Amino acid sequence: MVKDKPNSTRVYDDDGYRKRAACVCVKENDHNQILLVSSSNENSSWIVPGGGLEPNEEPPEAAVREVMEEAGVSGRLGIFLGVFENNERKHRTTVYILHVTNELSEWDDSKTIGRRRRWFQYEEALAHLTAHKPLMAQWLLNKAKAEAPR
Ligand code: O81
Ligand code: MG
Repeated sequence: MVKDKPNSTRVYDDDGYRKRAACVCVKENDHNQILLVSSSNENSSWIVPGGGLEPNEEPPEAAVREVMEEAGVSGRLGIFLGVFENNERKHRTTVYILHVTNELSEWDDSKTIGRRRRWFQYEEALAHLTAHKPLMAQWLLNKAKAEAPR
């Protein structure tokens, strides 16, 4: 199922959940540093970049595109972290790690809505997300779990 939104088309799964994709962006040489972007609704809050799939788009492709649009960075797609549900807002987000190798000084959202990006130490990123987007904090916790020695 698809539904129009200004400048984009929303895509839904069989349960009526909007399909999203996102990347936990880490520094190529220091996985303890996490890149967050400012919220479009609340400029002082920090979020993980991501957004809705477009028709005929697969999650990995959407995740990389959203990160370029919202954060102006690209790199090497890493492991799949999971599909995370937001039952209140009725969306499901497929999340990957992105090893960032390239940072543009200007990007789509910086120019159109003044979106900012900033590198944080893991614990600080976790604290920001826990405060404003607790479900996104789970994505970071899954990264730590995925990297933990067995
Ligand atoms: O555009 C979030 C938006 C917002 C989300 C959703 C995000 O207007 P939308 O529904 O597309 O906005 O709303 P919910 O209700 O679907 O979760 O969350 P909220 O709670 O703040 O209204 O805003 P943000 O996380 O920035 O506070 O994110 P974005 O505007 O920063 O991208 O949109 P999206 O990421 O799902 O979709 P697109 O494709 O990025
Ligand atoms: Mg978004």
